Amino acid sequence: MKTDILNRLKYSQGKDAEHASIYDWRIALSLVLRDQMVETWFRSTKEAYAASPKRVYYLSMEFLIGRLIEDMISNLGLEDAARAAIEELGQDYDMIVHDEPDAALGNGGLGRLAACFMDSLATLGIPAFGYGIRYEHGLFEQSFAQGQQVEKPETWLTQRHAWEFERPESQYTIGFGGHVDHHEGKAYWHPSEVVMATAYDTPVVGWKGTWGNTLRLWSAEPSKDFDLVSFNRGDYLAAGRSEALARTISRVLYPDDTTESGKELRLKQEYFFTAASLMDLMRRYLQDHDDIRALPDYVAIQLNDTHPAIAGPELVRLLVDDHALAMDDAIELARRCLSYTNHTLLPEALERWSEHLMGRILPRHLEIIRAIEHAHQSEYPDSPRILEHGDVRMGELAFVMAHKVNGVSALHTELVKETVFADLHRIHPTRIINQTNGITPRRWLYGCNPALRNVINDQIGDGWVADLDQLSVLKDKRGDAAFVEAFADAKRTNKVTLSNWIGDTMGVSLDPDAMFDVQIKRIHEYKRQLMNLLETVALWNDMRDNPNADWTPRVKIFGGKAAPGYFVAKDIIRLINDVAGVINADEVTGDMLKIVYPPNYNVTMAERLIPAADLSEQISTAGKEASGTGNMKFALNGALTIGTLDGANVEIREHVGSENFFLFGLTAQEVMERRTHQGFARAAIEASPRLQRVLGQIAEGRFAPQDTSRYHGLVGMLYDHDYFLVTCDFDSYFETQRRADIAYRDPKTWAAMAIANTAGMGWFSSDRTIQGYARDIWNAHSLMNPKLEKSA
Ligand code: F58
Repeated sequence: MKTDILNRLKYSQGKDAEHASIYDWRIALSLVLRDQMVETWFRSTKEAYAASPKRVYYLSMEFLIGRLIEDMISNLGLEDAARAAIEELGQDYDMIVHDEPDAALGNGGLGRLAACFMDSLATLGIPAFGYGIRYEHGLFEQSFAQGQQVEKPETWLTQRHAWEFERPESQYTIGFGGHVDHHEGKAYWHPSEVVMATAYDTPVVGWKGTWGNTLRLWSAEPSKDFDLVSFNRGDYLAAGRSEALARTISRVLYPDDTTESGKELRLKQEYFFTAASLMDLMRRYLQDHDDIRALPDYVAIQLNDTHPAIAGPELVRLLVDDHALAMDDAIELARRCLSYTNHTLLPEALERWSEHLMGRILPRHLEIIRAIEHAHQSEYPDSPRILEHGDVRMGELAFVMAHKVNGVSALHTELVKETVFADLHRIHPTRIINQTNGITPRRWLYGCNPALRNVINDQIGDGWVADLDQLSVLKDKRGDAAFVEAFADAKRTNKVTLSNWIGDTMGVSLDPDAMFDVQIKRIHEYKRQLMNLLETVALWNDMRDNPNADWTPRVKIFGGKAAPGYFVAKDIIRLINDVAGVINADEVTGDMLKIVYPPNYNVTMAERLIPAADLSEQISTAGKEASGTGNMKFALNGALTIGTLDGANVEIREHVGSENFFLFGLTAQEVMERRTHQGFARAAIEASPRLQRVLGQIAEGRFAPQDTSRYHGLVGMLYDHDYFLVTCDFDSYFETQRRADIAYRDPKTWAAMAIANTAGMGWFSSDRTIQGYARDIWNAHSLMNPKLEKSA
């Protein structure tokens, strides 16, 4: 490996060892690893071509992959070899690994799920492609100025991305706008604007390097060389205009976590990657098959939310306009290929495009959407409309064009049936099914938590990495004092490492024996970071009232970004930072209570924080969090959850045991019921002296003495329209936190509860989730090892 690295340094980076920077070493090491991956990848690709199986195409606007280097090293089983080689070359291995920028091509859970799924598809040996966009700028970089979020463009691609291969030969022309002619029953779309989609492939190799799939991301490029005539005339701006327009399409990831701004560019991005992906999979299909009607036997297309929902009309367009199928046959054939995952019930996040915009950007697609609507209405006259009030409703379109629609946790799926798609569910009662989310144990335990991984391996070997149910054996080891101690030591080691990092980067010193209480996720009102903060202030008040009592020391850790246009979320960030400033400087509470909010939360930061957490905050208003996947990562790493009966919390609690989970708060039913009570928030505040005191302090500027009215709006909102019921759940949350304090004071009991969490989390492997999709939705199979297809 040493020789390989030196060769790569020389021939790919043009450097010798004396002059190489950390960056050069990292690229050299990455290319050596990539070479090894290519072997698996070629073999898998050849085997797939030979077997001509059904392939899975996972279409997603987002793939939040983070860093790849450690993942690749561990999947290839090269940890020791890579470290030894780098150290023998006189370099610092950890520095090299940490030099890689995060590929932040996603906002949050939806994008990270897609990345976990890619890992599981490869580990299971299911032939699959991930299709998405190669954004030049991923999710913005967050910093804080006087406590307020500041956004800067993210620049991962300014450095070479070592893992990908550019595929200039895999280029497709994508049209927009123009008009449609109809001749003798045939439609001809004449776009007024075209861009090229160029493929960039990243091999995705699964555990032990046995199978490799492809993540194919599309980059937008101008269709022709820039305008030389204008250039020669001296009109340089005109010469670059079409080029700039084209490149804009893959320039930035939309940072919007909730609201869909009705932006033309967003629709263009969606169509751009969906159309390129469908043309690509059709080309692959037609290489081996003549009969277009057999497409559903070989192609399963999963739509990750509605962002690629234009795939329905696009596939119908290809079948009708290019392959001369009748419209109704094409719709039916397309439906047998397509399936759709819903990730949210929040009405503001359900995509709709105005018919006007759709007709202007995609005129042929609007005609086809009308035909789909017509066909569906003729069969089911009472069906809800796809086209409504001048809008195209993408959820309804995705539903109607899918043979299966899935929710992402048991509770969410039931709510999907009862709310957003209640009417469509009545018409198609078997279409909606559940596939509870999962996480890859490779990254979220094996990779991010070497201390715990080693303790587990010492007990049961490493079979659990590809078969997470094996962890259940650990449950019986809760009486084994040596194991309990080793488990607790691993947590303590991780807490020390995290404390050092926080000390170095933020200048706050932490007591590693305090309870580390962590809430990391996008900042959103329904996720209720505000309730966590109010509880922190209430605890601080109690501590100051009675400083000599026997308190359980706490470190409250927050992490997460707010969408740039989401002003309430940004106020919440500022308040957390303001409160942290006051509490961290308080000598009365000192080490008993600290708040830290490291900026720019991302996948790499999650990998640092999760292994060091004692308590996982999963406190969304019941009925609002579709599933959550952070909740799974914490529990797998031996944190206890304080949470509501929301999303996958419900199933986590069942698997780890209700006695090992701190449950509080209203249920989804109770939430809906409570909202109907006039003045419910005021009533809740009046009934809680503790909450009243905290709100009073915030309102009177206790945490912003220079600007005492800063949080009037936020506090006023809690009194008057507390839509997410922070006030109603506050007391029950506070009391449950105090129960957690008491439990934490008995380290052995706490460790046993933590072990029960790790041991109970086997079912939440994304391998199980993918086996569920393969069986219930795709009818796709592993080419690698039929034994792995045990029933999920
Ligand atoms: C998340 N959605 C859900 N959306 O909120 C979470 O409960 C679930 O676990 C996860 O999906 C995976 O199923 C989510 O992350 C987005 O980020 C969208 C990005 C594009 C705009 C709309 C929100």
